[in-house]
Amino acid sequence: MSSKKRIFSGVQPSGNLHIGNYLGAIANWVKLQDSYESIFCVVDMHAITVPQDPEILRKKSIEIAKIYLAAGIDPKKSLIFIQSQVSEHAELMWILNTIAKMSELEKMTQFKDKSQKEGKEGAAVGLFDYPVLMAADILLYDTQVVPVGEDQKQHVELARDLAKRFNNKFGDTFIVPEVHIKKEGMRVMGLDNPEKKMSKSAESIYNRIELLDDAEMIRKKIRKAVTDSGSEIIYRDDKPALKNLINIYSSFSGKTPKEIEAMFVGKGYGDFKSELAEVIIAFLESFQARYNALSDKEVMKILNKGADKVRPIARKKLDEVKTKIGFIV
Ligand code: AQP
Repeated sequence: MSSKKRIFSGVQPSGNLHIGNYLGAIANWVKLQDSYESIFCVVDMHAITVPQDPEILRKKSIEIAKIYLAAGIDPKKSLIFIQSQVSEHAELMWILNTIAKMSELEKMTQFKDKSQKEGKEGAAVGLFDYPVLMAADILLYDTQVVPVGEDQKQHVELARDLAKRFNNKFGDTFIVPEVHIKKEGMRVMGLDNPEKKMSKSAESIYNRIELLDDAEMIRKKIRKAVTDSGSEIIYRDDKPALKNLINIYSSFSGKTPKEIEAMFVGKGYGDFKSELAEVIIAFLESFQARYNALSDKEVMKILNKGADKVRPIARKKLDEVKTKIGFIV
């Protein structure tokens, strides 16, 4: 291992990526890749914990990798690969399943949210087990730091607990990873409901600004975004919808919430929303130009190379784990 600490993270190809995924996770990875040995994964095995159309899933997996690259992940500095192409993830998950507890998984808010539709009894076992697969992803690479959005903190905590439990039982094997959440990388909330995070799987497209939305769509979505009572542009906890919009403005413009409040003194929601839309459009236009310049073929080449590089790291760790638990390797 190099002297740099290692980071690992990923996004599911489960829908259209949005500015929450970018601000909460990918933008942070771009910064961190200079100071960490970085591995970024397209977590398609996580995506199938809810139903996926096979053709769309294949397309989306390449799309996510293109988004990583367009956002600034540099394949010369970071490894990018598709999770299902490295089967060690599934093997380690099985072993970790034997030390994870039902009670731990039952506490996971993501499972509670995502199983709401069909109810706990109808939810797939894979959806319940999602955090154990995520722990396997992280622990397989001796990951020291896991940069994720705030919503994933609970899952990284489980990875830490499983690493410690395994080490206690079988001797030092896993590094106990730290979670890294960008300070200003708040949870981006839904435009249609500031009580819930912006999400790929939210039913309404007015919940999120997608990274590949065009300018007109962005203007429309921001116009329709819910706001709080009153008309002043103020950044306060009791105005969660406005606070969320100001946070988004702040992230894309580099201005602080205080500066934004000052810019809009005497102006109303209409002025604020039109400027917010233009700030997002300015950022996404250059991002989309980089995205459109990438071909599927060159992206697949980067992904295959990434898988070839990570496989030996994963294999070595898995063999160590198998030996420790009494398997014949
Ligand atoms: N709203 C958000 N604000 C900040 N960060 C977010 N992330 C997701 N939503 C927000 C971060 O994006 C990374 C990738 O997420 P994921 O695809 O692994 O799954 P997720 O967290 O479940 O994201 P979504 O968009 O809500 O997808 P669906 O609807 O498919 O489940 C993670 O680091 C996450 O923290």
